[in-house]
Amino acid sequence: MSVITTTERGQIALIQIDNPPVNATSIDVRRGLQEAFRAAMSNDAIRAVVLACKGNTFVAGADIKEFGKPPQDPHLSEVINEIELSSKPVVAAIHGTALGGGMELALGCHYRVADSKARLGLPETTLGVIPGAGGIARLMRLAPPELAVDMFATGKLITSSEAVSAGVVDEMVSGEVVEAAIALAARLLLDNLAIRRCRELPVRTSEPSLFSEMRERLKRSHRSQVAPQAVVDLAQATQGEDFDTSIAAARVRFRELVISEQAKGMRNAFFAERVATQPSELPRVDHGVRDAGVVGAGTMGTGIAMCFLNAGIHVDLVEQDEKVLFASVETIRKNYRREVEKGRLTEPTMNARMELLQPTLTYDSLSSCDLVIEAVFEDMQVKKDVLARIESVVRPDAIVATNTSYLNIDEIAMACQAPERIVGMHFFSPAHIMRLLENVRARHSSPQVLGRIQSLGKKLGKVPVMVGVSDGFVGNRMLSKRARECYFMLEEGAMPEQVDRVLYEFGFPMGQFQMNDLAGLDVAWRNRQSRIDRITKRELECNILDELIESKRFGQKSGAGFYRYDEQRNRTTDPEVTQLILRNRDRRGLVRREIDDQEILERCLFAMINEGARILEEGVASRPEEIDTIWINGYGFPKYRGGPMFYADHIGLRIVVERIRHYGSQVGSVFWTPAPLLERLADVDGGFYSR
Ligand code: 3H9
Repeated sequence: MSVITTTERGQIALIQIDNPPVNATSIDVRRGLQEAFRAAMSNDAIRAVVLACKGNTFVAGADIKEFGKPPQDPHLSEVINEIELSSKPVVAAIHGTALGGGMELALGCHYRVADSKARLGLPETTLGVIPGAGGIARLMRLAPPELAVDMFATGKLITSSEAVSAGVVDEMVSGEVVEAAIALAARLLLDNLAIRRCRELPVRTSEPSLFSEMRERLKRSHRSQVAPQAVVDLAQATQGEDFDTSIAAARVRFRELVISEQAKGMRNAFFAERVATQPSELPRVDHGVRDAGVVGAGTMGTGIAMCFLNAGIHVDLVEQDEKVLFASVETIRKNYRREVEKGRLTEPTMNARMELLQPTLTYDSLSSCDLVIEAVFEDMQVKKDVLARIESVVRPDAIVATNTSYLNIDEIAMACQAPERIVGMHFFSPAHIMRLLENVRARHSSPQVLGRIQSLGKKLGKVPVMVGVSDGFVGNRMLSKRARECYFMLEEGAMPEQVDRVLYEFGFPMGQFQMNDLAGLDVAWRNRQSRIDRITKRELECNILDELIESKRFGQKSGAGFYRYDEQRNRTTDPEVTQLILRNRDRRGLVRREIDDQEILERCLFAMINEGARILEEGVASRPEEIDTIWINGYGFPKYRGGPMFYADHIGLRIVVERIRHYGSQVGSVFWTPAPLLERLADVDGGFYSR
């Protein structure tokens, strides 16, 4: 079936793209569009054209699957140029999203009509590239430069009404956008209105500071990323260039960037997220959760309750302690109030959300819930007791979830009446902000229930990844191996500042010790205590954390942890910690050595990758995409490096194995033995993604 169809509506040709799922401009679309427009131009009975899309959306961009492959003619840029230069008026009818190449296509049309729910944007930089089909040159002529530069650089989308205000869209309608575009085309003919081509407009000038300020902003918000800076350079250059020069420059830059390592990493992150959040083995079902119960109104329970409220789901928040319950409701109210003050939420929306919240001291109201999640104290017996109480009141078809971050959910489930409905939903703190959600399948969880919690995760606006039962699941399990190496390196000669700097320079938002300080050293310490009878002698002796806790250094919240913090939580190096580490080494007779940055980076990353390989082999994660999605969305792994497993493939698994063996000879094979899967893949020059 053809991806392009033309229907004659009197003197107007309606050209429609039908290339599911998102009408990307793959080669068939580009060729088909060129042919259809040429046919319309040479048909004397046709006097105007409407360009629209079938399906859920207007064109959502170039076909990302074609990126990095040999280019095929015609280039999208040429197709758009031809459309813009056509002698008959062309109106774009936009619904859904007009993104990237899709927005560029719309900008090449002479007029634009958009559905009121449509959104437009140039998110190319989120894929490590820049708008390569004329978007920069055209938008810099059509829209206020401040908006245009913001859209190019950050990938921010705008609504139809914002697009109308900015002069990017000519007309906004509610529904029937194709008919509205046809009506506009008819009016253009009737009134003999002129064709408007972006290329014929002068570039809109701006303060030169617009570009320098954006570059500075991007250094913080998009640290180390090439594409956002490149797009600002190109946007600024349009102000001194003619249209064709700008178009050619963008094409050249796009070609350079699309094969860059950053773009490959970004593309992997994009596709990995789609694979990871919709695992093919699970049924695609509706979550069916209209009423949720949350048991435990501490920090996690409060955040989880907010996730449901934000998604418009009624919440019964159960807590045994009245004061805690009251404080939780106040926290939720305060959080929303702050959002209202910042203009991110309207007062009526806040009120509507608060009305969905039902705080209670008893379990009775849980009887109407479709799903109940417990977020009580992290203790096996406490969890078992709470789940038993929940099961005694909920409907037989209700899902029962635990928010445990470490405990064995199989063991919890075995103590329950109906293990098939028991699952884990591991939210990350602060739960209402963090995007990652590790959904956990226990041994007896039913596929239907698992499908429902995946769908629920999406409804909550999360990135839900399904993982198996394991100590720390996927994310924390890998993190614990990295953390262990970081602590070992403190003993061997590194200082927290050096370790953190190396991780930061790699692209993490913060280093291991800064992260520990943020989460609370008492949390890390309690976690250590809970495992103390299972850890090795070396780990037991590595007691810097114990000494920090003894000195009442609990991290940011106490003003001191690995670093010192002022009232605004600004961080400085603390000589007391340096001394504490040096004394610890002396007392234990450890010999200090210089540890270079490369060793720090390798030990951090390879410890994670090796554990990732074990996780894959055990089936705790089914695919490398799941691990990478977890690390990008929950632990700040730089997206432009594609995730730890993708990064390992990039380095080459033979090298990873060789370095792991090297650290085995240095630190001990107990900690550093290549995972069997890693070894097997390295032996055949394979990769995690090409297993
Ligand atoms: C660009 O345009 C460069 C230009 O300047 C031209 C230069 C020459 N290509 O996200 P979903 C697939 S750069 C190919 O789950 P949603 C996706 O993999 C591009 N495939 O749905 C998935 O497949 P599957 C600029 C694509 O409703 C399916 O569509 N554009 C593309 O949650 C559904 O996707 C962008 O950056 C694509 N461009 O969200 C937009 N897009 O079912 C990227 C999607 O097999 N796309 N797929 O897993 C998006 O942001 C979201 O997909 C969108 C829909 C908002 C459109």
